[in-house]
Amino acid sequence: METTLIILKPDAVQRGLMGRIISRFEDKGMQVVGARMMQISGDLAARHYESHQGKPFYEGLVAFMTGSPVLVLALRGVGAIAICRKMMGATFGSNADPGTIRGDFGVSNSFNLIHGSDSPEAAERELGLFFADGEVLDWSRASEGWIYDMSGEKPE
Ligand code: 3AN
Repeated sequence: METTLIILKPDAVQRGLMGRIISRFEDKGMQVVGARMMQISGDLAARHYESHQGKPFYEGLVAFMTGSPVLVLALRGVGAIAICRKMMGATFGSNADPGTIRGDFGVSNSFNLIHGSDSPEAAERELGLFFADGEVLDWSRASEGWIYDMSGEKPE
Protein backbone atom coordinates (compact mmCIF):
# COMPACT_ATOMS: atom_id res chain seq x y z
CA MET A 1 0.00 0.00 0.00
CA GLU A 2 1.16 3.51 -0.82
CA THR A 3 0.02 6.77 0.74
CA THR A 4 0.07 9.96 -1.30
CA LEU A 5 -0.35 13.63 -0.40
CA ILE A 6 -3.12 15.43 -2.28
CA ILE A 7 -3.95 19.13 -1.93
CA LEU A 8 -7.27 20.49 -3.14
CA LYS A 9 -6.01 23.95 -4.01
CA PRO A 10 -7.73 27.30 -3.28
CA ASP A 11 -9.57 27.30 -6.62
CA ALA A 12 -11.08 23.86 -5.92
CA VAL A 13 -12.20 24.95 -2.44
CA GLN A 14 -13.56 28.33 -3.59
CA ARG A 15 -15.42 26.77 -6.52
CA GLY A 16 -17.15 24.20 -4.30
CA LEU A 17 -15.47 21.22 -5.98
CA MET A 18 -14.11 19.47 -2.87
CA GLY A 19 -16.88 16.91 -2.61
CA ARG A 20 -16.86 15.98 -6.27
CA ILE A 21 -13.08 15.58 -6.35
CA ILE A 22 -12.99 13.49 -3.16
CA SER A 23 -15.82 11.34 -4.58
CA ARG A 24 -13.73 10.52 -7.63
CA PHE A 25 -10.94 9.18 -5.46
CA GLU A 26 -13.35 7.27 -3.20
CA ASP A 27 -15.20 5.87 -6.21
CA LYS A 28 -11.88 4.63 -7.60
CA GLY A 29 -11.09 2.79 -4.35
CA MET A 30 -8.65 5.16 -2.67
CA GLN A 31 -8.92 5.20 1.11
CA VAL A 32 -8.93 8.60 2.83
CA VAL A 33 -6.48 8.23 5.72
CA GLY A 34 -5.89 11.90 6.47
CA ALA A 35 -7.74 15.19 5.96
CA ARG A 36 -6.87 18.68 7.06
CA MET A 37 -8.37 22.01 6.06
CA MET A 38 -5.90 24.83 6.46
CA GLN A 39 -4.51 28.04 5.08
CA ILE A 40 -0.93 27.39 4.00
CA SER A 41 1.68 29.76 5.47
CA GLY A 42 4.35 31.37 3.33
CA ASP A 43 6.97 29.28 5.09
CA LEU A 44 5.18 25.98 4.43
CA ALA A 45 4.55 26.92 0.79
CA ALA A 46 8.25 27.70 0.39
CA ARG A 47 9.19 24.29 1.78
CA HIS A 48 6.59 22.45 -0.29
CA TYR A 49 7.63 24.18 -3.52
CA GLU A 50 11.36 24.46 -2.80
CA SER A 51 12.24 22.71 -6.09
CA HIS A 52 10.44 25.51 -7.99
CA GLN A 53 12.20 28.40 -6.24
CA GLY A 54 13.66 30.81 -8.78
CA LYS A 55 11.29 29.79 -11.57
CA PRO A 56 9.30 32.59 -13.22
CA PHE A 57 5.97 31.30 -11.88
CA TYR A 58 7.19 30.71 -8.31
CA GLU A 59 6.02 33.96 -6.65
CA GLY A 60 2.57 33.71 -8.24
CA LEU A 61 2.28 30.05 -7.27
CA VAL A 62 3.07 30.81 -3.61
CA ALA A 63 0.63 33.75 -3.57
CA PHE A 64 -2.09 31.51 -5.04
CA MET A 65 -1.46 28.65 -2.63
CA THR A 66 -1.37 30.85 0.47
CA GLY A 67 -4.22 33.20 -0.46
CA SER A 68 -7.20 31.08 0.55
CA PRO A 69 -7.83 27.76 2.36
CA VAL A 70 -6.92 24.36 0.95
CA LEU A 71 -7.96 20.83 1.85
CA VAL A 72 -5.01 18.50 2.36
CA LEU A 73 -5.65 14.77 2.01
CA ALA A 74 -3.67 11.59 2.55
CA LEU A 75 -4.96 8.87 0.21
CA ARG A 76 -3.97 5.22 0.41
CA GLY A 77 -4.12 2.37 -2.06
CA VAL A 78 -2.01 -0.05 -4.07
CA GLY A 79 -0.11 2.17 -6.51
CA ALA A 80 -1.91 5.23 -5.11
CA ILE A 81 0.74 7.75 -6.21
CA ALA A 82 0.61 6.89 -9.92
CA ILE A 83 -3.15 6.27 -9.93
CA CYS A 84 -3.90 9.66 -8.38
CA ARG A 85 -1.53 11.44 -10.77
CA LYS A 86 -3.28 9.79 -13.71
CA MET A 87 -6.67 10.84 -12.34
CA MET A 88 -5.44 14.45 -11.94
CA GLY A 89 -4.37 14.76 -15.58
CA ALA A 90 -1.81 17.05 -17.21
CA THR A 91 -0.64 20.10 -15.25
CA PHE A 92 -3.19 22.56 -16.65
CA GLY A 93 -6.86 22.13 -17.51
CA SER A 94 -6.37 23.69 -20.93
CA ASN A 95 -4.59 20.56 -22.15
CA ALA A 96 -5.57 17.90 -19.60
CA ASP A 97 -7.56 15.02 -21.06
CA PRO A 98 -11.33 14.84 -20.54
CA GLY A 99 -12.06 12.30 -17.83
CA THR A 100 -9.29 13.64 -15.61
CA ILE A 101 -9.94 16.03 -12.72
CA ARG A 102 -8.05 18.92 -14.31
CA GLY A 103 -9.49 18.09 -17.74
CA ASP A 104 -13.08 18.04 -16.52
CA PHE A 105 -13.12 20.87 -13.98
CA GLY A 106 -10.63 23.50 -15.13
CA VAL A 107 -9.42 25.49 -18.10
CA SER A 108 -6.83 27.84 -16.58
CA ASN A 109 -3.12 27.85 -17.38
CA SER A 110 -2.32 28.94 -13.83
CA PHE A 111 -4.93 27.65 -11.40
CA ASN A 112 -5.00 23.86 -11.59
CA LEU A 113 -7.21 22.63 -8.73
CA ILE A 114 -5.07 19.89 -7.25
CA HIS A 115 -1.59 18.80 -6.22
CA GLY A 116 -0.50 15.18 -5.94
CA SER A 117 2.87 13.73 -4.93
CA ASP A 118 4.81 12.54 -7.97
CA SER A 119 7.04 9.84 -6.40
CA PRO A 120 7.33 7.76 -3.21
CA GLU A 121 10.13 10.07 -2.02
CA ALA A 122 7.99 13.17 -2.63
CA ALA A 123 5.00 11.55 -0.91
CA GLU A 124 7.00 10.77 2.21
CA ARG A 125 8.45 14.27 2.34
CA GLU A 126 5.13 16.02 1.66
CA LEU A 127 3.12 13.90 4.12
CA GLY A 128 5.70 14.90 6.73
CA LEU A 129 5.26 18.58 5.86
CA PHE A 130 1.47 18.64 6.14
CA PHE A 131 0.60 16.01 8.75
CA ALA A 132 1.95 15.60 12.28
CA ASP A 133 2.63 12.17 13.77
CA GLY A 134 -0.66 10.37 14.34
CA GLU A 135 -2.73 12.53 11.96
CA VAL A 136 -2.57 9.95 9.16
CA LEU A 137 -4.74 7.13 10.46
CA ASP A 138 -4.47 3.38 9.93
CA TRP A 139 -8.10 2.34 9.85
CA SER A 140 -9.81 -0.78 8.48
CA ARG A 141 -12.25 -0.21 5.68
CA ALA A 142 -15.28 -2.50 5.78
CA SER A 143 -15.34 -2.65 1.96
CA GLU A 144 -11.63 -3.52 1.57
CA GLY A 145 -12.27 -7.16 0.64
CA TRP A 146 -14.48 -6.05 -2.26
CA ILE A 147 -12.18 -3.32 -3.51
CA TYR A 148 -9.18 -5.67 -3.65
CA ASP A 149 -8.93 -9.43 -4.09
CA MET A 150 -7.48 -10.29 -0.69
CA SER A 151 -7.29 -14.07 -1.25
CA GLY A 152 -3.55 -14.06 -1.98
CA GLU A 153 -0.53 -12.78 -0.11
CA LYS A 154 -1.18 -9.18 -1.08
CA PRO A 155 -4.16 -7.12 -2.26
CA GLU A 156 -4.71 -7.52 -6.03
P1 3AN B 1 2.18 19.00 -11.48
O1 3AN B 1 1.31 19.65 -10.46
O2 3AN B 1 1.37 18.52 -12.67
O3 3AN B 1 3.10 17.97 -10.91
P2 3AN B 1 4.64 20.57 -11.77
O4 3AN B 1 5.27 19.68 -10.76
O5 3AN B 1 5.28 20.73 -13.09
O6 3AN B 1 3.10 20.15 -12.06
O7 3AN B 1 4.48 22.00 -11.16
C1 3AN B 1 4.13 22.18 -9.83
C2 3AN B 1 3.14 23.31 -9.73
O8 3AN B 1 3.73 24.50 -10.18
C3 3AN B 1 1.93 23.07 -10.63
N1 3AN B 1 0.90 22.32 -9.94
C4 3AN B 1 1.50 24.46 -10.98
O9 3AN B 1 0.59 24.94 -10.00
C5 3AN B 1 2.77 25.26 -10.91
N2 3AN B 1 3.30 25.53 -12.23
C6 3AN B 1 4.07 24.72 -12.97
N3 3AN B 1 4.37 25.29 -14.16
C7 3AN B 1 3.75 26.50 -14.14
C8 3AN B 1 3.65 27.58 -15.07
N4 3AN B 1 4.28 27.55 -16.24
N5 3AN B 1 2.92 28.66 -14.71
C9 3AN B 1 2.29 28.72 -13.52
N6 3AN B 1 2.34 27.74 -12.60
C10 3AN B 1 3.07 26.65 -12.90
